[in-house]
Amino acid sequence: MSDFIIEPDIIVRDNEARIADIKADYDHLGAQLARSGIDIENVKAKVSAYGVAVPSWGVGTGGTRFARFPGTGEPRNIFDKIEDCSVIQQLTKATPTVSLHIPWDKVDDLKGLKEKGNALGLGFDAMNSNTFSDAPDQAHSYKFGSLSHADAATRQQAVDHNLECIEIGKALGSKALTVWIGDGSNFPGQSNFTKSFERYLEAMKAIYKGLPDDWKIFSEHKMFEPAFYSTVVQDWGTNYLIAQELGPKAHCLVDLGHHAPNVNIEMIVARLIQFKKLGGFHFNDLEIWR
Ligand SMILES: [Mn+2]
Repeated sequence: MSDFIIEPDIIVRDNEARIADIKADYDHLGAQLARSGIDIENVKAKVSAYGVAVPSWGVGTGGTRFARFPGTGEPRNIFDKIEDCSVIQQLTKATPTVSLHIPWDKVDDLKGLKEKGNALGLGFDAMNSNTFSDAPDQAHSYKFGSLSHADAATRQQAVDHNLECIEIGKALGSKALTVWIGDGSNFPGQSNFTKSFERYLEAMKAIYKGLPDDWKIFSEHKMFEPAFYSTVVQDWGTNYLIAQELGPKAHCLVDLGHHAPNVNIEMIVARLIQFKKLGGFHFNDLEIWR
């Protein structure tokens, strides 16, 4: 038995049955592109260099805040999850890394986790912190915010959690931290927009200070949810301000599902590329959470 869930031979045999048709189609496409002056080999090189990190929370039965109906054979922990991720990589060859969410994926045996990743041919991409829900043992609740909370001790707890995510990531070979907060308000007058954003920036600067030189930090915007009136990091404009304020290691993460209807996301992406602040994407489809 190899470490792989699907025996590699099975995939090879399956590919063999299809290779003649694929080669014919590929040759035809190559001839078509050549007529337009495009070398298919250049396209192929770019496509094969492209990789998507699978979010660890994407395996297993999904769900919303309303309900979740688990199926059999669901991953129980991060070791099970990366096995599932390895199946996706085995079948697509386009997902060579996994993105972890802490504390959901927290383990004592980081060395063992890294070795398991190596054995499955998987690396570890951006770490994700969670200050949008309360962990069982935490001292301060995030009910009224985290990095932008009016209480300094709560903000510090959220900063410390992000610093811990960096430490875990360092042990696994990750090079980035993604920060999404659920901070916001539900009624007009409930929070001071300026002060809460000032507190957020101050907290993010403290996290940025703990970021290794070869790391990046991605801030993710989301127009609403869970707060219904205002959100601290609500759109790409605010996100760009954050990246500018923090410095060269800071970039904006664009979740395709976190925009208002009719917003031209392609334009947002173009602007962020132009000013060298595009960090990456979350490939969500609709306005669903995360
Ligand atoms: Mn997201």
